[in-house]
Amino acid sequence: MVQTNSLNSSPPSTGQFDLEAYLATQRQRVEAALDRALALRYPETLYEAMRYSLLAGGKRLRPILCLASCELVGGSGEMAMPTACALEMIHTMSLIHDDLPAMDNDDYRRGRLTNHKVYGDDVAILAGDALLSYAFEHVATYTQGAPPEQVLKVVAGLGKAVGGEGLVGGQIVDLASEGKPDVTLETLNYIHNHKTAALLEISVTSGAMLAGASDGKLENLRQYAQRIGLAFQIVDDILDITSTPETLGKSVGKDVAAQKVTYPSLWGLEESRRQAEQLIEAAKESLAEFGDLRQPLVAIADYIVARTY
Ligand code: GRG
Repeated sequence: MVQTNSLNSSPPSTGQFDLEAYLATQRQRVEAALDRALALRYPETLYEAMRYSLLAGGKRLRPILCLASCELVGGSGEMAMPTACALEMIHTMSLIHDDLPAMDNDDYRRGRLTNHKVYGDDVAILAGDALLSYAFEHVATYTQGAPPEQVLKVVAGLGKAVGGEGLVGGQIVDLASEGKPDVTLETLNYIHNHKTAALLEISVTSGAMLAGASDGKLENLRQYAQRIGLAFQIVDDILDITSTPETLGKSVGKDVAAQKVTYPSLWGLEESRRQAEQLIEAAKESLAEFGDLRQPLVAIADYIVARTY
């Protein structure tokens, strides 16, 4: 499979803000930091497997959101970078585990063979486990310039986003819903608010927490993140129907093949697009009080609904 989901895809520019240049710069910063964060060492097989998936490209949306929200409330990118890297480690762990035969059983991810196809199920499980625990170690050890109580708030938020109130909770309801044609919109929203939106929420709020944002600002950012989170998943469901493996870097049509209930299966494609666009408009309204500095987050919201991979 050809890897096409790289830096040179062209998201739309929003007004005077050059989103394409912004994303390219932020992705380069994140790629370099991830590479530094996880050097190859003994036991090599484990670290090779961790680096194989962590450094396989991807949009780097979660770390970029974290850096943007930290800068939005007056913090620095340096202060947020260990958390940004940790978010990508957690996200990558979830992709490795999601692709396993016991879960979604996928052969391709980010334009290459999935982790377990290359290293075996045993190593893939352990590589995910090691990425997950290292994410927390990395934040606690390397965050500089933020008071310890703010770092602690981020660590607690990350834990919540991963566990039963986050990724794991969403995944288990998703697995239990497989093959059931009567899954309701309420259950579908539960699944994706936990599987997808929870990590996007802490991606946005963690950067602002590190910079000491007020409760009011954190609440606005939380609302923004929840709205882009659900829109992101609706677009994901749409792309599973309308895109190709070459563009997405992973298998397509799996939801239809597995007769999974998705937003398009409940609403149809056109209504799903409309709902995603409405959520993005509402997300941008949540940023009203931030002034001009909100531009990156506004542009990223537009990108989420316009994205092609
Ligand atoms: C083992 C603690 C533990 C948790 C794992 C497997 C699992 C529980 C949860 C599944 C979470 C999951 C894979 C949700 C899907 C989220 C999603 C839409 C991923 C695609 O994200 P993109 O498009 O991917 O940002 P890239 O490759 O661009 O980073």
